[in-house]
Amino acid sequence: MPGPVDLARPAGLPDDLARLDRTLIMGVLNVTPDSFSDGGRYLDVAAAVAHGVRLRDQGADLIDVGGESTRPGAQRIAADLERERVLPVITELVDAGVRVSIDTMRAETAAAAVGAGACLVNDVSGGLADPDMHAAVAELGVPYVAMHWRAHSDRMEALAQYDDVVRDVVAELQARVSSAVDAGLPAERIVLDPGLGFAKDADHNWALLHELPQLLSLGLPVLIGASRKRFLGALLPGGDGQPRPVDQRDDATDAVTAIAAGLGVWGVRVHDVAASGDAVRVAAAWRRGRADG
Ligand code: PMM
Repeated sequence: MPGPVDLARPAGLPDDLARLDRTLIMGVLNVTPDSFSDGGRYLDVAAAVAHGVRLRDQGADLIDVGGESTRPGAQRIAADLERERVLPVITELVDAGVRVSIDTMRAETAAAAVGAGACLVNDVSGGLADPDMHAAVAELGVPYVAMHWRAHSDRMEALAQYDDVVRDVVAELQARVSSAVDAGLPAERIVLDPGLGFAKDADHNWALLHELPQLLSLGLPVLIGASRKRFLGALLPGGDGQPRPVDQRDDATDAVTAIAAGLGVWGVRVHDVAASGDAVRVAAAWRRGRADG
């Protein structure tokens, strides 16, 4: 089995992130009023920056800043509002020496964020939401996360229909890679993400996690975003039979982190970075068969 140094990673990362000998921890920072887990907490720039620095200090390698909620049912916001939310936060985090990625579906926001110092573009739509995205990222020279996505959040639940979810998601992601490559974005800079919870029901998510080796076998780096998502709450109902609430899903998230890191994913996108950091280090030692790298 390959060691963690053999994890596939995208070209174009800053050296410190390219050198990591384990799965990368991406900490979630949503500057939104309505994201399902941290919505409303970090709309204020100072609070957002303080949280980003805290996540970095707890072990996040990269802080993923987003200004537009993608929770099921969410409506779109205006592009200028998205930029007003994220740019001051990115600028201050970069000034504080924090590595930042931008979570956006818009080429213009991606370009402005990279201009402010972000080092990776995380596009939950894989380029489907904005026809200019792939060419823009090609120009920007940074790595690009192409997540599996079918429609905006107000329509995605009706599109959770697959013949074979793993085969369909792999084929749709490969189509996004072809589109990116056609626009001049080299495949070496692309990270694939199965998009857990996006146009997927719980069994779709579990099937994709079960078949993660198939996604990894495509040879591109993989990012997994399971953190605190609804399918984890539904798996672990409380005594009242209700899904486990969002703030009690971190242990389950950490279990997914350990499995995904053990299988060799490049990165995990999580809210609770400290515990996922432990899980990643356990997985790295397990992959190596010894404690030290
Ligand atoms: N999930 C959310 C937002 N952005 N980006 C990637 N690449 N993968 C994900 O699974 C993903 C994402 C939604 O979760 P949040 O509201 O906690 O940010």
